[in-house]
Amino acid sequence: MINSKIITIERFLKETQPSYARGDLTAVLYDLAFAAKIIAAETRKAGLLDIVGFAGNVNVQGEEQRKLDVFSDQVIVQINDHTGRLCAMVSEEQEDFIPIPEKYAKGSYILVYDPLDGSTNIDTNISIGTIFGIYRTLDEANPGTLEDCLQPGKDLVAAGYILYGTSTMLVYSAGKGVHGFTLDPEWGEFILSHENIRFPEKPSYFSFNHGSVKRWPQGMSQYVEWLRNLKEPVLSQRYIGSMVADFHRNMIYGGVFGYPAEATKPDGKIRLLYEAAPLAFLAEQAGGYGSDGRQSLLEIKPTDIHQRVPVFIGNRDLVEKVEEFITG
Ligand code: AHM
Ligand code: MG
Repeated sequence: MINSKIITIERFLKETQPSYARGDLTAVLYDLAFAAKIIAAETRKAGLLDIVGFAGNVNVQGEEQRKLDVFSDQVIVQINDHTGRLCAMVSEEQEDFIPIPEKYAKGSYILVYDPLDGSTNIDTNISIGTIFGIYRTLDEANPGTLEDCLQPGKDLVAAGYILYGTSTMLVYSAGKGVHGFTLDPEWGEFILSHENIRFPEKPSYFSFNHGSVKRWPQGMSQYVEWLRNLKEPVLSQRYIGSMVADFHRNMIYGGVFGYPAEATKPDGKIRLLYEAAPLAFLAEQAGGYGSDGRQSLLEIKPTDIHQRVPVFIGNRDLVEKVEEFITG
């Protein structure tokens, strides 16, 4: 007998999505859940199959693409290009935005994503993630333009991530709280496990790459010193190097993740459109906040689909504090 309290992602979406979004937006989220299952199945085999290592291409960021990056990117494109729900996609792994092929109908939504974030961690069996954001076209008469893809995070209609960790989780928000689903590997279905996630009031962690301390901008070292000296609560330092995993842990236990600007990376490392903005949207939905150190990440309108931005994200008071130190 199936426990009636078991709520699948499909049922949850159907019952909780506002009526205007019960068609295509809900279906896009469900399509992403399907992509997540395929990517999760492949990442689980990473140590067994000959899929670990470089694919031999260099992506638009100048980084070598790992095979699983390419695989995950292709899965997401293939599941979403023909459904008639999207009018364009943007991927970290592709230089230009991805139009919907002529032979398929276009829909109203734009999907932006990083297919496999934290991919330097793949070869060492450490958690990685997929990040996504969904926008609505600016012009129903001419959907799928570059302008459609360059919207600020405050106009996101939904965002989320899939975390390939000790279990696979899909966490999303469509503007009514943040909800998490865990993939039951035997049933092959995402089951509601974390309804209405909120940052706890008392944080536990701060997460920065302290190897970069010498290259940090003014105010950063003082801010970290301030975090270290907090007495109530005392914070621990944790940094995985997979933003999805760092963000997820900090949202569950409370904390702040940051990737500041550096002398050699004046805009930091994280990409605004498909990494920072979706997580900032989730943070706000969970009672937290995301900033570039000066202003809300959700207010920044990208001028380039692959633009980078400094990121501070987590409990609101901790992120507002970094703004004081940086603008100081
Ligand atoms: P990627 O998109 O190439 O995987 O890079 C993004 C990742 C983030 O997940 C993580 O927070 C950061 O890069 C780690 O970078 P570093 O090793 O410089 O600390
Ligand atoms: Mg990435």
